[in-house]
Amino acid sequence: MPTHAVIATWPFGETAVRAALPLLQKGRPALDCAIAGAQAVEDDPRVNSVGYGGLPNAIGTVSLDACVMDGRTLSCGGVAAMENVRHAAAVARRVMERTPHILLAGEGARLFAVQQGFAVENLNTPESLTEWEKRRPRPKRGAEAPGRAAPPSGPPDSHDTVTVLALDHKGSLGGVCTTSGLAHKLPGRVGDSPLIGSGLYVDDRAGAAGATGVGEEIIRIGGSLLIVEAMRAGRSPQEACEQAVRKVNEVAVRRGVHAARVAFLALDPKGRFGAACTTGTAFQYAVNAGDKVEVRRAREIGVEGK
Ligand code: SD4
Repeated sequence: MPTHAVIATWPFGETAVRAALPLLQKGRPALDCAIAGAQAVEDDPRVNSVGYGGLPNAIGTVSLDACVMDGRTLSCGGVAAMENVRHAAAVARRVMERTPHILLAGEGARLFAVQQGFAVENLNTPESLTEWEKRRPRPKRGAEAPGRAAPPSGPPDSHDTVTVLALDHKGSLGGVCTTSGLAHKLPGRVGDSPLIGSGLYVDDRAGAAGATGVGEEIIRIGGSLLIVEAMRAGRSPQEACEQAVRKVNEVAVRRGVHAARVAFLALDPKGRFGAACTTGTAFQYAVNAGDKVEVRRAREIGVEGK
């Protein structure tokens, strides 16, 4: 049985796993290690969907969503639609530790971060603005009104949220989910990533799960809590992730739409992990194999009968 494990979304999750692993090896608690891993990605301007250099919303502002959860006590905290502070996961942790609340949003989240000593800065980079301009949706004749349109999901090669799940040598789990969310989202839009139970859920007595992809579809099924409860009921992390993707597919059929790009990751207290995604998501994740770090491809689950 592994003494510790860390798993993170997308190939850039490798940065997170490499930052978290030495800390886990030193015996640090899972949540500390997961946050350190997520922060390494938040700081990387090459990753244009998390923290500094994240892709802006429809009006060119970077607006961050994040949450953290400690599997020992179910303590958790989050920030939603927060501007100008790059370390959204660390702010989420302060919400958990220093307020009686779980989620702070918008200006309130930013003010709290400033009070807590976080630096205020412009999170746009010249590269993120150029990319934002290139991908900006152009109005089409006869298109649906903007308020009714499907959420923007970006091209299949755009990488998104970093979700990091860690297991420490004491058998405790910790998790983080942090993102700038979907590019070109409406100002004020909040995705799954800061919502406990949707973008992340962690319970030492069952397992940890996290999500990436079109947040609206993850929220609709309560994705991460669904996976953790499936593990509690005896499913393996892989089975539990596949079950959640099947639910996303079923709901898409009921709604008469194509299943959106959605992917899930899970880790259990024994160090077993799993990952699955909807067809066309091409989801990859990074995971430690002992002291090495591997990037693997998740299983794609299509709509039944197709
Ligand atoms: C959101 N789930 O804001 C995030 C974005 C993401 O792949 O992960 N996209 O909906």
